[in-house]
Amino acid sequence: MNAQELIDTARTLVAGDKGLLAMDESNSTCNKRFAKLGIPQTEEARRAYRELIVTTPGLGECISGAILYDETIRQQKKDGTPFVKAIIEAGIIPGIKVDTGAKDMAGHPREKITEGLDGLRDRLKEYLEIGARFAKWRAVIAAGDGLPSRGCIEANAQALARYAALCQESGLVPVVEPEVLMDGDHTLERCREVTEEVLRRVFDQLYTQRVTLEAMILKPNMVLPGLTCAKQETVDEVADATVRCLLRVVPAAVPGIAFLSGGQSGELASARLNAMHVRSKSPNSRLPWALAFSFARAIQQPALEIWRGEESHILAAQQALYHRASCNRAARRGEYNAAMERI
Ligand code: 5MM
Repeated sequence: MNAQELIDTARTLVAGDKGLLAMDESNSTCNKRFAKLGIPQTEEARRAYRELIVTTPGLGECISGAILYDETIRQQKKDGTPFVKAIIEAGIIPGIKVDTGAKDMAGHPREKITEGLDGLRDRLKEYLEIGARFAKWRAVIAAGDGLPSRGCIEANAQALARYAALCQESGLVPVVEPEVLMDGDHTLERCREVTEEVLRRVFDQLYTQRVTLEAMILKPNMVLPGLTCAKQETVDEVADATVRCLLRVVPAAVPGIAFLSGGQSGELASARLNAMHVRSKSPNSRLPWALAFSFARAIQQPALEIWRGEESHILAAQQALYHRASCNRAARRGEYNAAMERI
């Protein structure tokens, strides 16, 4: 694949008012979410749930790309149709999570380093053959209580950049996801400070590793107060802090930024994304990149809670999934409002 094809794919992923659906929970994460709802933690239950998602009527109206997990990209619908084929037929670009998880970092208590670089070139080749056109790697950074350390930021930034370079060499668009976690009582200002520092280091490494910025997507956290921080800023304050932070550090060559939801409720994630777009319509706005979404929980959670492993709940769960996806589509146009939640 040539560079122009990669650039075109990256632009398509963030074009118009669509966004990405992260459905790349590893088996352990998926099983934990199933266990909470009493759903069997089996390969068949995970397959059935992913079939529910990819066959949701109209999903391609709101979703440009779906991020899959290794198990899912090899699975089929009950009728034998490969998920990848079903996704493409729905007008959605298939993607794949390629990191092998965030592991305890040696010498850095309470911090994680994301692994998966060994053998990555061969795995990317196989995923491309299966049909993936983009990939995703997530680094996890804890904020507050003396964290993060310089060592953790630098090691994760370098791994993200080496992954991104390998993706582009292999013909896949890298989605670069450095996540500053919401866990803790840190303030919004602390999250902004850490997010800015992390993104600076990530773009420094992307430059060092010769990654083509035009052919990648950034998947960052929004700038938010910690979950247990006493002061929780308003939707507009979060939107302003997030956009201000990104303007300082994300080069204009990057075609798009697709936020993770990170544990926000679906409604709040939509409202905050919407507020960024309402502001971007003002005459003084100067956003150089598309602002999209790449949510997992903020799109899937209500559907999962309705489904609970019951075949008779599939239609209602699909309606809930479509609803959240369309709320985020509306947010990308700056047209989301709370009344949409009462429909
Ligand atoms: C932060 O997690 C990513 C986005 O999900 P949310 O919108 O729910 O925050 C998500 O793509 C994540 O990377 C995958 O679900 C894989 O997670 P695990 O922990 O299973 O590797």
